[in-house]
Amino acid sequence: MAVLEQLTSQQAIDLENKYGAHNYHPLPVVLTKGEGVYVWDVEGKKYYDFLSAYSAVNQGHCHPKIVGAMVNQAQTLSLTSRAFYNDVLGKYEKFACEYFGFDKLLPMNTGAEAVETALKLCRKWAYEVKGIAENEAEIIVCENNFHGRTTTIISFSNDPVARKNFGPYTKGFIKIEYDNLVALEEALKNNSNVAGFLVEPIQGEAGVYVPSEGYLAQAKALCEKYNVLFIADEVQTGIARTGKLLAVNHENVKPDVLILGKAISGGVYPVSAVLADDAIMQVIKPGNHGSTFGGNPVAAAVAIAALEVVQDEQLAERAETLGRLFRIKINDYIATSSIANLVRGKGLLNAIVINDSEESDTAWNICLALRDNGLLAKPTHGNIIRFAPPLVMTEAQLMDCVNIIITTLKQFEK
Ligand code: IF1
Repeated sequence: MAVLEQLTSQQAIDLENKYGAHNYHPLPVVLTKGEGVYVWDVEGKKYYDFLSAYSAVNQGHCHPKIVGAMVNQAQTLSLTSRAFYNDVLGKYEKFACEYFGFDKLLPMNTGAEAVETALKLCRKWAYEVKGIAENEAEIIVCENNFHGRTTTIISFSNDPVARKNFGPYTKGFIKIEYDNLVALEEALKNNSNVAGFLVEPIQGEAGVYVPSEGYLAQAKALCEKYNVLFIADEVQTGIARTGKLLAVNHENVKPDVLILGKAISGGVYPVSAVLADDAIMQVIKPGNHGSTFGGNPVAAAVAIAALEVVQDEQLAERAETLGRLFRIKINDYIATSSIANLVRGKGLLNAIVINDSEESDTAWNICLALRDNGLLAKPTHGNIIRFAPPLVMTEAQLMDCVNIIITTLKQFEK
């Protein structure tokens, strides 16, 4: 077979199975094209995308303004490394700093790299500003977190599948219950070695777990009280997904360190960033940190365009309105359903909890049926289905999708 010959779905799946490492278990659908809220498989079937590449494609697939910025910059200058300056990075840094309200930005590529960057920044700040003794700094994290897959990050995961047999693990992390302020204060008081608190404003992988109202604001206040950095991982919740530019904006919290990824590029290119004010970011000196691709001109041009689209198309407002509608419609259905237990979320980051055990394959089978009915979503934790469409969706499209979801759930009513 010629390398570029059009494959059938089965051929594409077989190739990945034979030549790709088996580090995923994808839903069996092979996509070849995307536009806005839609994707198409190799047989030409059209679907609504209700995953948005885990909230990377908030601006919709192949947004012409973002793709245009990428193509244009790729044809002009793609990579210099940071050994030299380029004429796009500074513009992007200024634009993003003003956009999010911080003094400085450190550019990286993937979400996990940005989390690593934030952890390094936090530790260095702890030694050089807070005055913690060398190698004694500790960072508080939450149970059931998901922050990526590097060795350090999985060191404080409690998902055995992500963690087991990848040790020895990085030390210096304290794990507490999520959404528990008493546990946070317990961990903070009488321990002057605490440097930071790393938290997801909504726990995505844990099953779209929204903390109690006031949790983030009070956690931030506790961090201030104990001179500890509040580090928000907004890789998944950021950039309009939850109905505000950032999920912390729901509680008017400004993190000390902000971690962004995914949708900062609209999903066309790996771009991530860490933002902080000078008092923190100044601890990073030449040679302390970096990456070949971080801050490259294509990434910078793409990120400017992707952030402009969020504003131009009022994606936060749209996520807020459509999210409310989604939960109202699904809740109406749940009132009479024995297969769906509840819907939860914020903006267009939502999950439906299926009435079956975590070990059951009911949610997986529902996702297969959704696929057959023209909508793509993925289960998390066996009995939870995440629903996170691109934010460029119209109300009419959302209602069409609500219909598909309800019709599909009806096929599974006991
Ligand atoms: C995979 C989950 C989502 C993230 C937060 C950092 C990162 C992520 C809050 C790392 C990444 C992704 C990675 C993806 C699956 C996905 C995921 F189900 F695993 F939890 F989105 F919900 N912080 N999340 O959610 O960013 O290095 O991947 O760019 O397959 O691992 P990354």
